[in-house]
Amino acid sequence: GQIFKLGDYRPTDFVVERIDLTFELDPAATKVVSRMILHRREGVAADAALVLDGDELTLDGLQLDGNDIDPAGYAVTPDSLTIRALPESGPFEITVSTTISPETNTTLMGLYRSSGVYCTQCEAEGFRRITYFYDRPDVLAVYTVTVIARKDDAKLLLSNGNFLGGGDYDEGRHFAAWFDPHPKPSYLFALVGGDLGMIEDSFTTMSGRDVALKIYVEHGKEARAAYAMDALKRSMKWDEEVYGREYDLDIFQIVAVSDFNMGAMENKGLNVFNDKYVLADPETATDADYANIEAIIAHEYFHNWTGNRITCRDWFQLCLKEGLTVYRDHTFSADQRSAPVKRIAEIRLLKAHQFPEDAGPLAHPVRPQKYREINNFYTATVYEKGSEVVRMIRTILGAEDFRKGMDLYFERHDGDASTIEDFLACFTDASGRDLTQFALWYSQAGTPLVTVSTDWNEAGKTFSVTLEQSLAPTPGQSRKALMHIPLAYGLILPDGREFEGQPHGGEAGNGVFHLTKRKQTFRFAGVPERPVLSINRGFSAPVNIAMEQSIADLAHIARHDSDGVARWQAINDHATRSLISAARLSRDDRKLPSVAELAEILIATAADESLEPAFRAQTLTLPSESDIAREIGGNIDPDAIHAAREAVMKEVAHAGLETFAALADSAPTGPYSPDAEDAGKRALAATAMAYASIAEGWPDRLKKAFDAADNMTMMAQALQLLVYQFASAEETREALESFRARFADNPLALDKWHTIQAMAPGAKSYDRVEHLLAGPDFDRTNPNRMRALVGAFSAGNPTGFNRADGAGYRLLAREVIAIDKRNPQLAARLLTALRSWQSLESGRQEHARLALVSIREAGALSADVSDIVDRMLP
Ligand code: B3K
Ligand code: ZN
Repeated sequence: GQIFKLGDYRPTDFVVERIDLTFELDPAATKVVSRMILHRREGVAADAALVLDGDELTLDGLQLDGNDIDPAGYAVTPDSLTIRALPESGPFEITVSTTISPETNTTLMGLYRSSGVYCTQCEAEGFRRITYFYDRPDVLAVYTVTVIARKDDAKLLLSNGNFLGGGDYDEGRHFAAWFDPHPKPSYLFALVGGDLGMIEDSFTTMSGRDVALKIYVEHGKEARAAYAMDALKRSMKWDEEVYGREYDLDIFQIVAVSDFNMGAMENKGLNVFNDKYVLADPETATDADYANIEAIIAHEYFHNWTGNRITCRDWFQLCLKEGLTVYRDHTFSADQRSAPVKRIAEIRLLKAHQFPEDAGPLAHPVRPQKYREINNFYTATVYEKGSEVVRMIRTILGAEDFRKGMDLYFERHDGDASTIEDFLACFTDASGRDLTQFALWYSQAGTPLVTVSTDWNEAGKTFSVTLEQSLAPTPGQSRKALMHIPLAYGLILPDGREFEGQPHGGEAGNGVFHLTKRKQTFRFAGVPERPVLSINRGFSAPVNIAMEQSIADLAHIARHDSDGVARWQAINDHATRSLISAARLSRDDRKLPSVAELAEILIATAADESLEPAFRAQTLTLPSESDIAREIGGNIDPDAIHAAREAVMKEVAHAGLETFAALADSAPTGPYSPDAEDAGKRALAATAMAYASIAEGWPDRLKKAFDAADNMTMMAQALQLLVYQFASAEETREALESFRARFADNPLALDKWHTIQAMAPGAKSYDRVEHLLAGPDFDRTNPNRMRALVGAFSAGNPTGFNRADGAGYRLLAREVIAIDKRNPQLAARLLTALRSWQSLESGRQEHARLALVSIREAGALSADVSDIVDRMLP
């Protein structure tokens, strides 16, 4: 396939001034008429042709200024329409008529149907599946959209912008017209048609304008959209307060659909959401679901300024909108909830998803330099590491200059299709700080390693910290330049106070070392006693740290650090170390040493009422099996890691049984509230329940908790523990059956039932997944269903998926090949579960390689899947 390169950017030859679209909706043959006003860009040769993108379109007619174009004057290929002999100067009108088939569109890109609702997804390159157009983000036009449909086929007709008017059209049909005054790229176009229920509210902006807010869901599910509406209003307010950004249309609409390839889409004024991120009530949604809804509603809303008003020049700049908007939604959630707990969750996710991506064959820079299929670059690196890079800019500049830089960005680039260079220039201009070296974070892939050593000179009362950076080669980048790494730090004295003096030897200030050379030593003088170094506080830089730090020093940080995230990090590092050595011993079939010291810290944290419950829950949650595998790095045996983690949990559980048993019953009673405080209490109770049930070794208590649960958070936790710990108990069978029967009509709740079983540890879960896949009601065509079962199994069940005989890999290969024929994006995404296959021990590695080869040899692969396979196989 064709390779696109960042350096090849060139503006279009023609400028699109405006576009009027008319749709006549029909499931099998929707007619689309596009009238575009264009002009030739200054300086472009008079014989240059207009080359528009298209994909699976039937061309019905083509006119220039109202006259049919002679067939000799244009050419059609499967992916383009080329029109020659166009006016040399002045505006002209091109009318393109096409027919498309929403009901047979299984890719979920372009215009398709989901449970009888017409909806669109155009990012990144879906608009070309609707009509011929310059389907690229730097072509901004003003859109007017008229939708005509049979009333019994689509009662409700929506598009971007403000409502112009509508009414009866001809027999049995009606129409609606929408006008979006803000020039936008085609990827932000949206259309929805169908019969949906709605909840309504309003928001008064800071300048006093009233905005109508509407959320559309399937009839009967209206009450489950209330939390999303609440999150939307809080997001609108927050963006005004924190960034001075106001909403800019008379109406903001959200539509929930059940077939969607990702979380949601920020179309101007008309967001389309995966219903999983809109619908919630206590009976069917967990606290984590509520938190995700809040974050994604906010994320899509924040795109209105970071993405829509200022968009990307080309898809290489994707992180310009995504990294920045993730950063904005992270800080929003931190403000709405507990900031340290939110940060801990972010670090966990970053390390679980982005670090492995950056360490394997799919590694790419935050701003990629080339791609074959852009859909494969909506990654943890572009999103999560992209957000970390913005966060580092704030750390380097400080809050005030960061805000000045953002203000300048909004002022200077409103209405533009911009680049990372434009973005960085705003921070340089606002602060006077040179960000040239820092900019490498956008172009160099891989997670830097910072090796830290300290030296205490008792006689001289000096303490020095030596930092050394390195960055391993990644695909296509064998040599790396030195990065600017901002590392927040603290020196904690024996009495717990912090040493305040400033170091010499390099740039440091506001508690941050700026590591800019390969190796730097920062010297502190006049330090009264040997301090303990707390480094990369708050995870100020997305790097790996290598440091020999004693357990006593880690415990000192855990006890005294002023930063909650650093306290958690110290305990987590301690636990990781114990787990890694346990995994090594378990692999050699040797007896595991006691982890009494770790157990003591964990139990003390669990019982410490001065700490917030959500923080205690995070601390009690040991590094996952994948975390341990990542820290070990290579020659991975997932079974040994599992056995080690089980053994460590068991020892902690026995040592703290009394504490855990009491906490397991401490979930708040009374009416359910999804707020952070109650959710934190439930998280602590749920984590304690895991330990208590291990120590008690008896499922009846879990079954009681399952039966008594009046919310999904506690119910799902009890069910999960039954399935994980007591797979063959009668109680487990009963609980699974009762859950299935109770939620038989609720696909989103049943997704949890599938996920819990798919993630049950051990080789047997493979058979369970095959059984569930073959179930009479299992809908393989729905992305949420596939992710809940095949996705959860392959990305979230290390022992099951990595079964030593390779059956898990073969299952994934088979499903990927099958789904690729309908929905390439979903297939490619599921396949990335194999991205770390080269870090497995040799037997599993060979099975995984053969599975990848079998996909490559299946033939007729989509560009999406073949791009992933080719990058994963050396
Ligand atoms: N911008 C969309 C993602 C589109 C993915 C296209 N394959 C959602 C978001 O990040 O807000
Ligand atoms: Zn986004």
